[in-house]
Amino acid sequence: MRKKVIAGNWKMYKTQAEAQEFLQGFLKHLTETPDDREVVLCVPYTDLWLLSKNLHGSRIRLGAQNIHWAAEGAYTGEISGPMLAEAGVRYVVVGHSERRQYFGETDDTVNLRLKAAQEFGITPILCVGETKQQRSTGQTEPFIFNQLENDLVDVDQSNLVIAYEPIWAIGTGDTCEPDEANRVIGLIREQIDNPDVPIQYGGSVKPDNIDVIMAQPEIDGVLVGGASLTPDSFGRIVNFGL
Ligand code: G2H
Repeated sequence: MRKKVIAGNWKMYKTQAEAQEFLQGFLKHLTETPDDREVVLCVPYTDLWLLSKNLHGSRIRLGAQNIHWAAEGAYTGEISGPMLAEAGVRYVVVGHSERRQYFGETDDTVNLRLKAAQEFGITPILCVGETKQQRSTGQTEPFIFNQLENDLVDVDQSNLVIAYEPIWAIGTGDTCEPDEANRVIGLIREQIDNPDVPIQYGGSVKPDNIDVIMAQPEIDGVLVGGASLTPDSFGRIVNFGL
């Protein structure tokens, strides 16, 4: 059975004080969360050690939002696998559309980052998804299949999560219809070698749509931006269906 992975992506939000306040409100929600759900928080680098120390004994898995492919070196502004692993990071988001769009990430760099994460024992969450224009011109499937083919060269599919994030649904409030997300995720599963890879949906996931999203048979979890920033909304999301 595929693992259910519910991940928050805080993006560039939350100072340490704000992260601490979030934790105080969020931990109580986890007492109801079924054991078979992996709960992940992908936080800014400056919050990693604070959470690492405060999550001890909690079931939350710590995540980061990027990783460089070298173990160390003259790469100003980057962060390495050993640095993340030392802080207790278990998951890392790779190839998020905001990285591809604003910071020049390409399929080649995404591929290098995926392999680096695995080398240092961190599970990468690979993000793929099409733009509005690609969708309206019938390019959704070929575009995503091409991303998968290039991003996954020599990547170990036994230590991988994929997130389908249609770019037009990110932070816009426009959620992809759950049955359409289910359809695309089913196609993604046909393209990869390992049928056990958890595949998430991401893009304007909220407390009021989580139950219908998670009721879809192909959807194994969610990657949540805005709605992971408040304890009650993310608490409701991790406790979907209850
Ligand atoms: C997509 C998502 C989190 P949001 O970027 O990865 O963000 O839930 O705010 O659309």
